[in-house]
Amino acid sequence: MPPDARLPIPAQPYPFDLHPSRCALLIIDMQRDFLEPGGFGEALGNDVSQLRRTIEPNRRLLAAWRAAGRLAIHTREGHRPDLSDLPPAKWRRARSGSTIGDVGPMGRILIRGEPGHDIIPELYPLAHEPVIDKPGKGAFFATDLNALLADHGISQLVVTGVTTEVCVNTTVREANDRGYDCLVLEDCVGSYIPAFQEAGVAMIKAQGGIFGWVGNSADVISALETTRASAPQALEEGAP
Ligand code: C5J
Repeated sequence: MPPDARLPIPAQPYPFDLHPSRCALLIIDMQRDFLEPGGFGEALGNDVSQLRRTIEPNRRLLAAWRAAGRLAIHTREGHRPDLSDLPPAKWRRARSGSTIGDVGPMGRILIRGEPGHDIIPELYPLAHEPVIDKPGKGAFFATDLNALLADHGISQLVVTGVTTEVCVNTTVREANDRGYDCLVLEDCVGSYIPAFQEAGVAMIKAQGGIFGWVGNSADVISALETTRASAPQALEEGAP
């Protein structure tokens, strides 16, 4: 693929020009506690199927992204075991029976190193893929994501993950303010609450794309496939 290749992707409010050499895939918080039956999300009464429908499109997208030899970055929301990076305000407002740091069905809730904090096996990062551990909702707050993207010459992000109205929207807004162009893939982002899914996606593309573009994974995958002939060899998928 020539370094200046451009792939036009159907999107709203208008097509997105994807530049593979300066675009990263950013997969937000596809963590066991949010997505798996028996995890913290379900224990709070949420319908995890609303998030689980994003697993298969994300899996296909990640496989195509890796096969094209492009940079994929994963994030996880969570805190240090001693909770020193958990603002009291976040702790107080997270209370609903159990809260961050309490023992939940998959270990201490949203604590780094606990089983529920880790990424689901279907999307497990490869050894060389950066994993950003973030204490906030946005992936730029209190992390080295911006420096990492600058190091790789990245100016565009394809954004997927959960949840649409919380960590995905917060990250896209942070990215927008830092000058990144974001393409959010509607079938690869999910909310427990259907009305929030709809509103969360609508807000991104409103007013001429006030925070970015909205597209779908099939279009990105087929565009990447046109570049496969000259791409580096596909990498093996990782496993936890
Ligand atoms: C939430 C997230 N919803 N990853 N986290 O608390 O969106």
